[in-house]
Amino acid sequence: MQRTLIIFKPDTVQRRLVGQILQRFESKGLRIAALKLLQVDRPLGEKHYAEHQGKPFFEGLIDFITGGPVVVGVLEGNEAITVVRSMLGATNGAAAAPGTVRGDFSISKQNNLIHGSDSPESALREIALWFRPEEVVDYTIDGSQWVFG
Ligand code: YYY
Ligand code: MG
Repeated sequence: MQRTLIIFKPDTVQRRLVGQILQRFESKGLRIAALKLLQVDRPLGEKHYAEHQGKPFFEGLIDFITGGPVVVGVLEGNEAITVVRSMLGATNGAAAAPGTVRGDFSISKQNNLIHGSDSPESALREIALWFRPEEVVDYTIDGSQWVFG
């Protein structure tokens, strides 16, 4: 089992798409290990996107991610990191394949709805950045053997 961090960015909350997109992840078989809504401040946004500091889109990205509340969560399942990334689709919504979250709901490079960790190292770093250890909950869902095999 692997854990990954997801962020329903401010565009998802404002467009009231949180439930619809979360349902895709649950239907796929991913388990919610943590979930909360919060207003992001600039220091947290800058830490989360530290790898992009100095790039031309960085300031706009921080304006965007702090522009309204986000819903942040941890999802768990077989190969959760790759599974979520492939469900999100390409970064630019205008180029993302139909059937993916960004392909179905976004037509923008910046306003692309959901963040997903891109590697095991990023997932560990991001989960620790957004959640206290006790906020990530261990439990089993009855019947998981029918999902995971
Ligand atoms: O991991 P992913 O979200 O698919 O893309 P990144 O290359 O890590 O960029 C993070 C974030 O920055 C992206 O989701 C939108 C925004 N962004 C942008 O506004 N303009 C770009 N040219 C590249 C990325
Ligand atoms: Mg990224």
